[in-house]
Amino acid sequence: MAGTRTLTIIKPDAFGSGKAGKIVAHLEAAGFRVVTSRVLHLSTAQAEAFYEVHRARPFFASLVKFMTTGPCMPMILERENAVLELRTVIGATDPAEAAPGTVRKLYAVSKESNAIHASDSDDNAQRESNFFFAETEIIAAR
Ligand code: FUP
Repeated sequence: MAGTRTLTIIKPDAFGSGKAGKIVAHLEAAGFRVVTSRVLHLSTAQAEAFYEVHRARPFFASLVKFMTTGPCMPMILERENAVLELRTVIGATDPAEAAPGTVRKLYAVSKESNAIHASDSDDNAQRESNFFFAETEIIAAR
């Protein structure tokens, strides 16, 4: 991935309330290109596997339940310094603490229903991209 790609998910709160279009437009205006995208309704097992790293955390069960409440929209995004730039664009985990103009400040409901996920490292961007997309989709041509 060499730092130019990252994985995002428009979460069930934002997707279900019709904010996906606005969020994609926001990301494109911030310089990201959508490499590939899909819409799916995660099963409990899939949500648990995606958030495996948080299994021991007190919010794990509630987070998994929230992520299975409706369809979500994972996407691979491309731009220079993709992981760090997207983390800046989405803002802090809790919308109450997110900077003005960030996706979470604009569209998130709460710390749990926080509209969007973004990979936090190049390694996790790779792992999370492989979780949702086949190699044939990841090698999308311009
Ligand atoms: P982030 O990287 O900003 O998405 O945040 P984390 O990796 O720390 O947490 C992953 C997800 O767990 C968050 F998007 C929302 C959820 N979470 C909670 O529901 N409660 C918490 O106290 C912390 C995180």
